Formats: sequence, C-alpha cells, structure tokens
Amino acid sequence: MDSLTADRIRILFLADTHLGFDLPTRARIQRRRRGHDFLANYATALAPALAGEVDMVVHGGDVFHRSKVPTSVAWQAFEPLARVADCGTSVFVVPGNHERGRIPQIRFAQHPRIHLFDRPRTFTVDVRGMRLAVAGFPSERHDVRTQFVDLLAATRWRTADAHARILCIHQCVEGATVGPNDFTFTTAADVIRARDLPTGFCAVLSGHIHRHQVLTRDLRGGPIATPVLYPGSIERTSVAEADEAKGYMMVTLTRDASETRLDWQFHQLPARPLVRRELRLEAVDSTALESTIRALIGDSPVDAVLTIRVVGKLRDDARHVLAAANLRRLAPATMNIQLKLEDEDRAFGRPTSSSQSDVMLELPLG
Ligand SMILES: [Mn+2]
Repeated sequence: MDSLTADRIRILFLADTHLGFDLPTRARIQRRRRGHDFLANYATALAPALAGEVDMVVHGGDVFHRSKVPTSVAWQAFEPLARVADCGTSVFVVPGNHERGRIPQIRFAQHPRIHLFDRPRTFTVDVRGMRLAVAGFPSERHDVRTQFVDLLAATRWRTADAHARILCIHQCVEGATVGPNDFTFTTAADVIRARDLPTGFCAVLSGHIHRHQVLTRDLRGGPIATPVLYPGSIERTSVAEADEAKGYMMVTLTRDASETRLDWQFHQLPARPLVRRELRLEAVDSTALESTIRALIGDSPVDAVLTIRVVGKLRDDARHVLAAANLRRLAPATMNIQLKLEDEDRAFGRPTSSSQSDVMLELPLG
C-alpha cells in the first residue's frame, strides 16, 4: 500500500451493501443467513479506511436492503462509518432507491465528518492542501432522464471553489449492463444520457448497477465527458449476478501541474456461488424425490446458495421431502437452499419461505 502523499487523494468507493438482506432480528430458526455474508464483506471493504489508508469513503447508495430497518441493522451499518470518520476520514453517503431516496435511522450517522446527500448539494473537503468538491443528489426514482440536468444544477457544483470535482449518484447511466445476457440500459426514463454528463468532473461515482463496471464510451462508441464508475454490489443479491465478481473500488485523484489524473482499482470480495437447478416432478414418490434432492445438494459447492426450480405437481406423500426442516437436514449447514415451486398453489408456498428467506426475486439492477 503506497503512503498518503501530497497532491493525491485516495477514495474508497463502495455501494449497494444491502444490509438487512436476509438478516432477521428474531430468527426462529438458527441457520446460515445471507445477511452475514453481506456484513462480512462490508467489514472487509471498510478495513482499508479503518487502517487509515484512504482520505475519503464514498458509499454510493443502497446502504440498506429496505427503506425501513431495525435499529440493530442501522447500527451495524453506521457504527463502522462513524469509526472511519473518527479516524479523520470524510465519509459521503448517497441515499439509494432501496432507501427510497432517504436513509433511515440517520441519527446513528450524525458525525461532523459523515456527509449525506439528503438533497442536491456540494461538499468541499481539504486533503493536504488539495480541495475536492463532492457533489451529489439522492436517488431520483421516477424520471432522472428528464431531471438530471436540473438536479445537477441544484447541487451548485459550479460555485464550489475547488481543485477537482467528483459527482456521487445512485442511477443508471446509458451503456451500463446487467444480467447474464448483458442487458444494456439505453433510453428509458430511469437512464441518464451520456451526453448530459458535464465536463468539469474527474469522475462520476455511482451505485445502483450491481455489476462492477466503468463506463468511458457512449452507445455510439464516442468518449464521454467523465468516466462513470460502478463498484457494484458487495455480494450477489440475485441470480442475475451469479457470474459477477463482487467488490469495492479504490479511486485515486492525482494533481499534476495542469490537471487532475484519475486512476481506479477494483478489489474483489468473496461471493457465494449461486447455483440454479431444475427438478421435474413426474409422479415421483418420496424416496425418489429425496434421492434427487440429495444429488442436487451433493453436486453443489458446500457454501452454495442453491435455488431449485420445481416443475410439476407434487404428490401428497412426497410433500414432507420439500419441507423446510427436511431440506435443512439434507444440506450442509454452510449451504442455503431455496425452492421455486412453479406449479403449486400458494397454499404450499409456506415451506418455500420458511426454508429460505433469501430474496432472490429482485430485478437485476436491484
Ligand atoms: Mn442496489
């Protein structure tokens, strides 16, 4: 790790931590929770900041999985950020769409060095003689395409006296891709046009897109005014992310004689293997069903999140095989199993939800 030197600002950039994802506060069943994986990666991502290796931390939004969170989850999110701020490091947080543009339980984040984009605004931070303007606005969930230019102007970023500027948002930008088929965001109302990105910023730091990527070109292949950096989510929230590396970014701004140079690195974090399998119930009895389930489990990594899509009608005498308690008995304690019952009525939905509280139905961009 190189030392903190003059004329260089090191920013730890993370986003989409989705704390509270599968993290019940009063769990009836003791088992591995996906929520613990998110908390572990959150701690790992923030470790360089706690070790004093960076000048700033930016959280690009979706701190939480939901817009209302229990006190314990809020504490687990903000206590590490307050410790980072106590070290003298400035922290910036963008409210995401999962927070509906408003961070809940913000009282735990009240600290002179924790800065929240609760409205369009620009903060300035002085780092060893270099002044950085940090502009941003909370997630605009309705029509950012139409409103982006006005939201940006409302930050008053142009009036901030600074050597360099960055923009912090939680939005889709044209050209961003998600999912196994590389769906590309283009012209929808929730997508910022590349041509609307202004010159004058060193970088746009954005959350929202769960796949790590850096946009430097528009849809026609021309250069864009400012690179758009997505660190992606810190863990896989959906099967659409099954093949994606997860992590956080280190962003460096280096001041030369005439300009500020931008560099970035992606730091990978461990991510759970997401395995999908299909099970066809063509009049199978309970013995055959159980041996099939055992085989599916045996073929998956021991720390997998295994989603089994169950097709066909289940015979009454085989139902107990798919009960939550039985699936827990069959699988290693390190594995999570979720059933998707395609052809069963809702009456049998309960074993699914109690066997696995993972929320795997989220849209790819989360
Ligand atoms: Mn998200």
